[in-house]
Amino acid sequence: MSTPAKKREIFVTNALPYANGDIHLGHLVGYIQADIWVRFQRMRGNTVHYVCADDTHGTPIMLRAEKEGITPEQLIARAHGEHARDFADFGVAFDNYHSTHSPENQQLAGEFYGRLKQAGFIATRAIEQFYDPVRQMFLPDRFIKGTCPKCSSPDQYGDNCEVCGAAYAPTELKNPYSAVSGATPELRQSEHYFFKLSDPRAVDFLRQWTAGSVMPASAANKMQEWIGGDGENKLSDWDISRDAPYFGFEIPDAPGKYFYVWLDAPIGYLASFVNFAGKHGGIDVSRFTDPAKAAAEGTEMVHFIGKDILYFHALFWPAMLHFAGYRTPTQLCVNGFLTVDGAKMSKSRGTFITARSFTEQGLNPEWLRYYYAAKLNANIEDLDLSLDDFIAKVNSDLVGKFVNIASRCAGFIAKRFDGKLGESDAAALAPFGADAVAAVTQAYDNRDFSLALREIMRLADLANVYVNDEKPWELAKDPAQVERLHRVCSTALNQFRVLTVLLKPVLPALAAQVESFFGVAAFGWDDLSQALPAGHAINTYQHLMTRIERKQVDALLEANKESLVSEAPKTAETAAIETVAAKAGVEVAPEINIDDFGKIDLRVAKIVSAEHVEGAAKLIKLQLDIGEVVDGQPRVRQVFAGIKSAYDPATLVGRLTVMVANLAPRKMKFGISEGMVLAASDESGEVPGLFVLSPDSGAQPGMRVK
Ligand code: B3M
Ligand code: ZN
Repeated sequence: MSTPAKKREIFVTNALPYANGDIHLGHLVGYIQADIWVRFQRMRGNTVHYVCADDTHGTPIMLRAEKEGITPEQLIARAHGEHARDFADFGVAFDNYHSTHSPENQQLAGEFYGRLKQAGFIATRAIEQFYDPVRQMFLPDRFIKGTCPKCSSPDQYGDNCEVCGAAYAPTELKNPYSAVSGATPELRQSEHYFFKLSDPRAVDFLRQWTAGSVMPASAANKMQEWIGGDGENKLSDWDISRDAPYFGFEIPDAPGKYFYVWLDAPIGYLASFVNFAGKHGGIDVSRFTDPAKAAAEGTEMVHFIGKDILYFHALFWPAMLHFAGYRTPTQLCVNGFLTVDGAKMSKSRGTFITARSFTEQGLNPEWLRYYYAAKLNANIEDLDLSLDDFIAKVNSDLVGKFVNIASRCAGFIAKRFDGKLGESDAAALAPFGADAVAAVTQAYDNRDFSLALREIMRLADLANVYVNDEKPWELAKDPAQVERLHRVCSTALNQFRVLTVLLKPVLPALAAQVESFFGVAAFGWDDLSQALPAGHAINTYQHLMTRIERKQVDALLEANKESLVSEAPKTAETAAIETVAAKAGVEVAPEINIDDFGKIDLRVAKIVSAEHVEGAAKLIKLQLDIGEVVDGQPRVRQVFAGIKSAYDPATLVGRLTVMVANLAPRKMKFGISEGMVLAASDESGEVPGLFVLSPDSGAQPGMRVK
């Protein structure tokens, strides 16, 4: 049937998820898509090395760890375990799940940098950037907020306005503030390292490379637009360095400078592959990565990515690879975004559904794999998870049509024919032969899974028509029809078997159950060329799949609503900047004189540490520096502040506030409190929140407040 074509050897990757977030159903679109394709290629006898890793570097991960009071290493170790488990639950079977924070990646990143520098693609120049004087760090655009320069909406991010959609530089914001500390950022200069994408060699290379058929046509067109036509040069150099503090790899010859997370992230594909090869003998990575060898051997390198990261994979990454002496990708498979019931995933509606909640609520991951597959094709389209349609489709296709074939016929074979198959109807099997298989094969290969499943369901309909017409349950009542009964059930089970083989890339767990039902080795594409013969013994049929109930989906939404409440406390970022309108009707305390006031010693204090107090619902333990020195040693004050509901400790560290320095020490359940921090709150309770005071910038710890 199949021409003995040379077997393909493919290195396949999925985009690396960031280590500071849960895997959710939006992520899973791309992972399930790649996994199906990989399983299909393997079933055809092709060799695939399928790897992924956690993307572990960058400012958000560093700050997230700080907020949780753990090290970034601890944070990424935890995420690694959770992510690996989620992927396994959904049948996404990487050969290796590595980390970008690994020795292999550090070594490779250094090597890429060295080679690019050698080839003249690295430049340095000073740039001016916002700096948070309190937290003492340069701020990425996303950590700067302020008033939109176009429409004056408050609290917009540093790169674009969510209200009017305008894009701008953070320096254009009105009243900018740091989302980390609330401080007003200052412009500071710093030397940055750049990858010279504007070098004519890079522009020429990319113009050619993007013109090939490496990515969907619509993506290629967009890239061509970004690059510009002949004689044009629209590409700018790419800033690949970040200043300390930064969680990442220090640039080898530039102390205090770190590789920007996106520099080492795609290198992480190679690092994971190298790590995998190190654990399993017999894989020569260079056959997949060396340009000459790859060309000679015809090996492939295929990246599955989301449309939002096309720019990195279609411009920066191929240019890095090419000019560092590596082969470039053979294919970029680009998926769109997920919507749920036609809208963006939303935490308040509970449609921001985590992978974990899906399995914890007892939903079958293969339901989702099937639904996604039924909607996926090779175009860059958004995929809508319509919940009612999801329920209807899984119940009707998988339970109603597919599983039903076996459940209606298997029992007769067991009870009446000693568990052995008989002859099959050649005519009834004919539509399940080479032509249908070829159509499904091609659809899978082209990543048109939706077409593949339509074709498979057409065959399932034929099988159901066959069973409905032959009515084995009636044949079973007539002793004269025993032979016919045997033939009909054997035929239907052979039809079912073909359907299972064809569905196996999508439903690997279900297919494994069917393999043991038939008592056969793992199905491969070769199994499609021959039916199971008369005399083949099968095992007892066990129910294969249950129906989805709407109430399960409702419970899932509910579970994801709940997790919002517990996971998103009000942060200092928002609390610190909220301004409370002065209200009429405030009742002021009885009058005091200046001497009364003078008794209170208020001092500017620097929060040197802040931590949760175990067992305390409201308190944060602060260490405050007000410039005191005792016996030649700096002394810090311990203060328990009832501000836990409004602040994450990590965001308080480093900022200045005001404390009552001469308040009598107070013994509390958790220790002694040596003072009090000033914070505002609305006594009527109408405006929620607590607002710790801070002095204007320039104030120093210990200054008296009068
Ligand atoms: N960590 C995730 C994203 O932007 C990002 C992908 C890296 S792939 C090398 O979707
Ligand atoms: Zn705006």
